Amino acid sequence: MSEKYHPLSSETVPAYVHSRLELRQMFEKDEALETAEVGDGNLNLVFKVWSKADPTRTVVLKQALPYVRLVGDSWPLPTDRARIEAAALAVQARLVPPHIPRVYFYDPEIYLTVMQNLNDHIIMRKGLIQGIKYPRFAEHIGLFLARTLGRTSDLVLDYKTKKEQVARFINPELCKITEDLVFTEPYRYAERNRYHKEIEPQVLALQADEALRVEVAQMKEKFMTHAQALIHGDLHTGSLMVNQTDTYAIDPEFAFYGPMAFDIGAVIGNLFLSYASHEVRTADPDNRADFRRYLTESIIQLWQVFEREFQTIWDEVDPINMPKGYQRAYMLSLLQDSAGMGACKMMRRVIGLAGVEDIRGIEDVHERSIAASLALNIATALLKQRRDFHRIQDLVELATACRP
Ligand code: SR1
Ligand code: MG
Repeated sequence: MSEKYHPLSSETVPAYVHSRLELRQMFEKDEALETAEVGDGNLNLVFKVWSKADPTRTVVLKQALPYVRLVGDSWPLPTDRARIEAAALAVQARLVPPHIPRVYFYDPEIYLTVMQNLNDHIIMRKGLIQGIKYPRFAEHIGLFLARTLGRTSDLVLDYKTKKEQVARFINPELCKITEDLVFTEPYRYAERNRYHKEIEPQVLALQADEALRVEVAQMKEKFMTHAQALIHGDLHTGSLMVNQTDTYAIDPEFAFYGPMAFDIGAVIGNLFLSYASHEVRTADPDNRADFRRYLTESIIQLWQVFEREFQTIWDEVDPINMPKGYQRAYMLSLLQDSAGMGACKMMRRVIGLAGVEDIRGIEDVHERSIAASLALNIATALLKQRRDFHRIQDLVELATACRP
């Protein structure tokens, strides 16, 4: 770690901001600044800074801590993830500029990125919990997925650049977190698992299900070995900031060269977690059905936009090397693996260490168990029956049939 590293605090942020020439156009020399630490993720410090005289002049500072914030300094974590995140944001911003926050600079001495404050947007998970629909999200994320995945893969990059990029984005410790928390611990006894007693019989049955564990192992192997594209690596609805017109993908500190399906599945799996949570969060049956329709239509639309955009990439690549039959097989395995990866992402959020507010934020234990149980049922079906999916509608139909 750099010798200059020191974590910032709300007290030290203003002096740091004033010391940076890159921010001279934003803030006047020594003007009064307000700061708040707003990090509610599992890993980092996040500060909002704004001019006291004009709050519209504002930035966000994100700084890596040398340990997992959720757990404390007993779990050290390399700060290099901040470099990976800044580099991934730069790649993504070239490919889908409207959907990536503007980065002002990255400070490698203290592992800190200064970026656009998305003040007019909220974390999508929080909006979904409130039952808010985001009509542009599916189109935007379908585009984001197609361009960031397709255009960082061997389909587009030349052989040498691709390998250089794989090396640049080697991210072993963050991958290990995913290997453990997404693909290992939920499916066996682990001290870090955190589920309520009420769903224990279902969790124990799932952990004893050899066929399911075989499927999970296949997903884990793909995650560990398939250096297909520069993936975001943590594309849950807490990594999306939205409003009625815009969608931003943030926080790619888990980025590395991995399987495309991991990102696609993360989005789909998190929409199904929301779907399961509204089993109890939305009491009125008509409102519930309406919101669920929004979620499932979003899943269908995002895949269709992804497919359409991906086709523009197929159309660019050498048709002799990429015959139509190969393209079809490639897209089919992406669809089926996205179902499998998404399922693992769902199960880890119900059983494992890091849960999601959609489910774990349901106060009544019995209601929480109903939502958690439905999420596990959907995930099990998606994982075990993914080879039956030939269209995105097949996946949605199976998941929605899991309702009690
Ligand atoms: C210990 S980190 C737990 C989780 O937080 C991140 O958002 C990733 O999803 C990771 O698995
Ligand atoms: Mg994050």
